[in-house]
Amino acid sequence: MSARKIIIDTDPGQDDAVAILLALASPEDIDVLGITAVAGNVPLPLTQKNTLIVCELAGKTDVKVFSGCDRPLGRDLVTAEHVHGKTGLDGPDLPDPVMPLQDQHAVDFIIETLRTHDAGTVTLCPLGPLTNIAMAFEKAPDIVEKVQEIVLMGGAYFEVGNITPAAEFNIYVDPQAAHIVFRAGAPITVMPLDVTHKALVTKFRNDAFRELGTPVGKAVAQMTDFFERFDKEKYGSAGAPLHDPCVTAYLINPDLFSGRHINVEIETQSELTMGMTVADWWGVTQRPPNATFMGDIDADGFFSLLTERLARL
Ligand SMILES: [Ca+2]
Repeated sequence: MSARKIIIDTDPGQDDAVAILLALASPEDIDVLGITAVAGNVPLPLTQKNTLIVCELAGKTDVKVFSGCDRPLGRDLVTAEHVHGKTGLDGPDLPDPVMPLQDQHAVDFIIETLRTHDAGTVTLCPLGPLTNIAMAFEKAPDIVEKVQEIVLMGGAYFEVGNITPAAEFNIYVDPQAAHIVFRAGAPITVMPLDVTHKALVTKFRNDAFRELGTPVGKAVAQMTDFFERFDKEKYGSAGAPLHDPCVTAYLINPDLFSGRHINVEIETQSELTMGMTVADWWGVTQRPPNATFMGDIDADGFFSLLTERLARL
């Protein structure tokens, strides 16, 4: 089987960084056509810079990186420095990037890439708010049917919310965009908090990154250490949930995950529950399924895969 062609849409974020590193370490499975930055965890100037930093850390300075939307479709930007630190990538001390951003806007790159590839051969991997993807679908509705699959991190059912009591961060930041994407008709696979809160960076797993003895292993250990502080205080959990790498791990080994093909709608009206993923896990409505909503992960298998692949960079 040839490597799967993907566009990563991202707001790094330490966990975004690990997701990108995993993809770039796995060329036999994943062909990264480009990486598009979006405002989310931190404002756009930082997410685009962090994307370049991560590509350089991986030694992949030929990756095309594009800058996208700097704010959600219909709301003010909400960021998460309280989780990710002031830079979005706090933890390791990494050099400022020298590789350039591409001139083309991220949304135009997404549109052009889907138009110039055969239908069903390009997968979109959103790791942040869905603004860039929704903008592309609004601007060029013809590309929706060309998407092979959208594999995204976002939402929750059993775990409910992490930025509000009802909503997960990525969906909450731009619920209008999420509504557009979930209604578009392209096949969607969702990695919600229900999965990612089981992908915990325990001390043993963090040590395994550090013991790789490489700049990448050390940086990932430092990033997940930083990230972990917040989650330990907040949730009392054994370690930080490694949200976004679940997306790129799924592309390499989908058998690590299990879930249900169900209907998922996005709350866009109520301030109280804004951005909630209303997931019909129990099949209590007649609404047609529009997403494969994951519920479980083989966490040991996931961390083995991750550590083994990061060792290559
Ligand atoms: Ca992210």
